[in-house]
Amino acid sequence: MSDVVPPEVRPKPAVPAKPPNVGAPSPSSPFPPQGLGIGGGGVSAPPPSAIPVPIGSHALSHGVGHGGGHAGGHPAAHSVGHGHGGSHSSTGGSALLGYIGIDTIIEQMRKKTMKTGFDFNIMVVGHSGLGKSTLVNTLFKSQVSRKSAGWARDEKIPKTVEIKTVSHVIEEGGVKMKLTVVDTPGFGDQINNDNCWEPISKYINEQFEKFLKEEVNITRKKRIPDTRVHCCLYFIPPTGHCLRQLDTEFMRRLSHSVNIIPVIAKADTMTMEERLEFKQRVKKELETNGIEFYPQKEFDDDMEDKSDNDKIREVMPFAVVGSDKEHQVNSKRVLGRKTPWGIIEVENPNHCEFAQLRDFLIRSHLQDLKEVTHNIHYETYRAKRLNENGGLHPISSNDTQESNL
Ligand SMILES: Nc1nc2c(ncn2[C@@H]2O[C@H](COP(=O)(O)OP(=O)(O)OP(=O)(O)O)[C@@H](O)[C@H]2O)c(=O)[nH]1
Ligand SMILES: [Mg+2]
Repeated sequence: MSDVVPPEVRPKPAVPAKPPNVGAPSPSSPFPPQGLGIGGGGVSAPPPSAIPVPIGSHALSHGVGHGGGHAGGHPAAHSVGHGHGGSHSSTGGSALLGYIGIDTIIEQMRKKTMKTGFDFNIMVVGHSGLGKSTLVNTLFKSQVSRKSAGWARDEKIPKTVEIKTVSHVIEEGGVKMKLTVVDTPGFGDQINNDNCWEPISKYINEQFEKFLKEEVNITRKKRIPDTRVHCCLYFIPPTGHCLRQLDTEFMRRLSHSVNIIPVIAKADTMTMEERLEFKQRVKKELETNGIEFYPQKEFDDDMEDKSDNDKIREVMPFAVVGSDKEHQVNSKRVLGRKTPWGIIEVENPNHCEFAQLRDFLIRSHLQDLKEVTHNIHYETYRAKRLNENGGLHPISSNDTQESNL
């Protein structure tokens, strides 16, 4: 009952290797219990006449058995018996058998996600003074939550000296999301900047380690708290020239353990032409240096995915402007930077690409960022750890609780 991986971190649905009515239940099966629709788990039941007859007696017994006891519950654990509908309908069975209820899966998943909610964790990284902390505030004060991110109005944002997390639970349409932004101290100020990526790399790996310890624990939590970094906004200084060696080195190293999303910081310091030219230059240099940024070409699922992601890759790196100050523009309060020449509105797509970045992170790619983190970056970490350790020993529950604090 307790070992179901939450839906948002489960590996991408795979076609079952063998017919679903043979063998043991697969913990990673994407198929929720068909019985929910019949057994009264809150999803509308098909008309009685539609219940399949020969197989239906089997399907019904599962349906009744699981529907009550596991309402809203454990899609993965019950995939065996419920696979009948799928395997038979593929041979034209659905026409023969009538309504099976596969189309209720989406509704079941929606209900489940609404109940459990989910975590999404973003990290900001880059040279000191590039506006990372300001952008964290901008994100929370913008349409994401319209909440203050911690500093009093008009108070100057202090220099960040240690890794700090800011979280808000945001609720929309009944769905809860805990958005956490990890603010990191800027680097590049020291005379010797060797290995300055280490604290950040360490933080990312520590979150993987926490998750891994929870996973290998004998008595696992029903839902493993996910503090893993799902994406890292890497702030590129708006120099207009080449990338600095420290930036390429930093991104190259981090790109193996986290989804890197490069952004051009303080884009208001460049003209539109300069921005465009700089974007092209940055992209070329990332390619020359073999730095993979998100969305990585090799993980495009299909042609449609590729075409959508190509459009995103074309506009990347997003040129952003941050501000947590509100101003009056045409009788509306907007977040912006006031200059003698006018107000730069951070959420206005004609002024900068902050809104595009926000929509990309939250509206279109949130789930994919989580899946790539789980299936690629975490998996790499996990395999390496298990190999070097000859298999992790189960951790006692006391240790685990400590590791999740
Ligand atoms: N022109 C411009 N200035 C900005 C922008 N974002 C932030 N700033 C200013 O840049 C200065 C540094 O901002 P922070 O947000 O503290 O920068 P940081 O990257 O967190 O700095 P560290 O914590 O030292 O790494 C502040 O004076 C901000 O007002 C921006 O988009 N454009
Ligand atoms: Mg800061």
